[in-house]
Amino acid sequence: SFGEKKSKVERIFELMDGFLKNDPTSLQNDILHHVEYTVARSRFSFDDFEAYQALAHSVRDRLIERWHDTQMHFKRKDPKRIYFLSLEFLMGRSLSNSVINLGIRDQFADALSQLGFELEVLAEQEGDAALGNGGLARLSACQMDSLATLDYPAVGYDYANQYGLFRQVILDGFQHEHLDFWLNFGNPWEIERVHVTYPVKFYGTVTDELLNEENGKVWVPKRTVEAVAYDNPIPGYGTRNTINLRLWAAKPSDQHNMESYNTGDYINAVVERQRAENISSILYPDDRSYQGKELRLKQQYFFVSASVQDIIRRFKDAHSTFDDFPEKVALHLNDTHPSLAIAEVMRVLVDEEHLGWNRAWNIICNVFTFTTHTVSPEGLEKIPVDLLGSLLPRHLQIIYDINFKFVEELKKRIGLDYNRLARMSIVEEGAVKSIQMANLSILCSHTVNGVSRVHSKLLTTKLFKDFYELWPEKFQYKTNGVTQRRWIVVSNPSLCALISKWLGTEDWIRDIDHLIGLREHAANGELHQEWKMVKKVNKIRLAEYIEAMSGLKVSLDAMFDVQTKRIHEYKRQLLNILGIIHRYDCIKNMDKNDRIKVVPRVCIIGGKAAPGYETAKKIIKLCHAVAEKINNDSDIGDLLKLVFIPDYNVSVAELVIPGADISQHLSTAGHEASGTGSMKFLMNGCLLLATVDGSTVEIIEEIGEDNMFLFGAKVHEVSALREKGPALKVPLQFSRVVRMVRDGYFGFKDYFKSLCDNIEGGQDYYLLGADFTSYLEAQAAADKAYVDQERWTEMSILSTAGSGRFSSDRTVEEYAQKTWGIQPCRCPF
Ligand code: CR6
Repeated sequence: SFGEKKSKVERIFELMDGFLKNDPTSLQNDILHHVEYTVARSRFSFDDFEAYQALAHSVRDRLIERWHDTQMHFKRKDPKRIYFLSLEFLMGRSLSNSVINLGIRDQFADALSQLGFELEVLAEQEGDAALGNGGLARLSACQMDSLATLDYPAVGYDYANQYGLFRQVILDGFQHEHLDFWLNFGNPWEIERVHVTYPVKFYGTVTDELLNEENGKVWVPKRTVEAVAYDNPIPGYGTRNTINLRLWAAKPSDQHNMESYNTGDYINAVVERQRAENISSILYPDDRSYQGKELRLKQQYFFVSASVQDIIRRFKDAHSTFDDFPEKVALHLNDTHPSLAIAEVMRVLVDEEHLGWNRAWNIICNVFTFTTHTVSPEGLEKIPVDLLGSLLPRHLQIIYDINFKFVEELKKRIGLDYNRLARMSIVEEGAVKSIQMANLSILCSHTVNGVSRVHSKLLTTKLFKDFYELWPEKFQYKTNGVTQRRWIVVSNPSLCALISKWLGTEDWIRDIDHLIGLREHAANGELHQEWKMVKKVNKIRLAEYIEAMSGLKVSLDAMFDVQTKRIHEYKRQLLNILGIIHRYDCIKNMDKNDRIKVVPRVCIIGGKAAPGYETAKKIIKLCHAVAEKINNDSDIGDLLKLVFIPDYNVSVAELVIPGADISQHLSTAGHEASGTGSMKFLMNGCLLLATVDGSTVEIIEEIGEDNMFLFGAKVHEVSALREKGPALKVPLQFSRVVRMVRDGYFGFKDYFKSLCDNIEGGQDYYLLGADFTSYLEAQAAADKAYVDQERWTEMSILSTAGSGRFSSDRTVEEYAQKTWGIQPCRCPF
């Protein structure tokens, strides 16, 4: 009885009665409770958005419960953890994914319908968390989902950028960038941890005190900002495990700029304080090139420093000697963006923990792992020495020291080959003396990964050949993957149900290998009927979206042909548009009898251009100009339509991908490290029209050439073609369509001139002209295949059936075993 003195735990159990309940009444109670007390609306009157907020909070409660249990379990078991450092995570929306992974989707849907709401409608109220640019960022999000699902003890770290990626608004066919105020209405998925904060320091000087290398040095920083943790629980599927994505927000620190206060410059001191928050306000919107910018460097160091402090604090809670560190900690550098972590860990171990250089270095070499997502030397990050030296003087010294010892060692191994030494040195002497972050990452990581087999080959034979020859054992590759939870279960519920029905199990959602079982039904007529039905449902959904957005009505009988990804010259959206112009031109010149044979197409293009990338912006405008012409040509009708889908992001992708019949992946061979969009389309039974580049090479192995439409020069042929320059023959059709653009057939003659100049007269670096004929042939083959709907459907089923290798579960499993050396740690409840 209550009168007796009970233990705190007993009392808590008595009060809380175990876990939150998921029966309809409990769920309804929870939702209404949150309407009334969290959202502060009357439970008798609330709209869809308020219902979404209350629902999100009810789901969040359940996430928190599991999150606590998981953290407690990890703490008790103390397994080796993987700390995934990434400057970008493209999480998208959380609601649908969370209820599915928690296994309470249907329960919530029922509970809501009794309250007069629909789960799908409420899910549309959520904004996207776009804390990243493109493939790399979405890959991090997929890998978090897989890490949670496979019970790995993982923590993701990043900074909490306030605006995320810009919102793309199209006006008169031109891209405009708007700030995405996604946090204006609050974010129920994050948990602010006011007590988890760390000071992050910048600028200042390194004193000459304690010059002894063993004891480290004293850095006297000038500025401090506070990093406050925002935790985002990431639930696994079919497990209680819920891991953490910890994002750091910059807040002014009390230690900040004390001088100004003391000198009485109160106003400036306050303004300065607010500047602190700028560090985590914005995301750099370019995914391929990095100029040395102070703010970006600050962002990198800010999240790295807070994360390293957090990791070391957690480690020290349970361990008394750093010798155990490599057994408990794997630190993953997702590209070079977080690679300052190397210098930061070194600094902490040497200067603050007084381990001495050699002991610290030994630890560094056993904890870091690195994945590069880059193909070309221009894409590699370089930080000007002046910039680094001013912002982080002690880190620059440490990097110099690392480099000095490395180069000395290198000389012993390779002799005085100065060219090679210069290439491998971390410090690049040049017009602007800089730090080559990739070299630092390779040197200090015990494993270096590429993201597909082709990419790995390029790394070891070209980009990092010198390093590979020195340490071949370091180099590995893990072909990227995407999560089937998000890309089938959440985004394509009809296909999900159909797959489970034909496989007789839902196990594929957790164990993708089951998917291959679809192959034996690939020719089954009954499945064909159902498969086509599912595609139709998704095409209707997409057609409705297109109409709502642009007013354009598209025919469901047409082949839906999609190319959605960031706009880049190497991804060759221009090739697609020129192909569309060619198709238009052909139809215009056909007589009635021939027109009957034309397979109608709806061409869909979508993607953002980096704000400073003029050529990419022109490609977007050209797409609109061509669309304007074609879509308003009544003579063409439904035979051809072209749509640009604005503001392509994760939630738009969830709608577009399931509705695609065919998707295009046109990168000039050797330029796409992997590509992950293709994998999402593949899972959704969409046929691929692609060059033999990036992970397509491995997709071919799984699906078979006969079930895809491949074209274009191969990786090994590209440089020979380029060398031909103006002598390279291009087909007449190519010259004809470029001429149409040049002559102003689509208007904006002067504006498009540079686009045309870029691809003619020996300037065609990305080989649009050289690949044009084989591109058109592949397109013709696709048209032909589409006419035979049974064969097409079979190819579609085989695409999904063969997509299992491209699940991020497989990728993460490989990383766990071959790179990080971690074991699953499953929460027992
Ligand atoms: N832009 C590659 O270009 C790859 C992803 C993820 C990219 C792309 O081919 O699939 O990474 N690279 O590995 C970078 O972001 C640097 C990308 O998304």
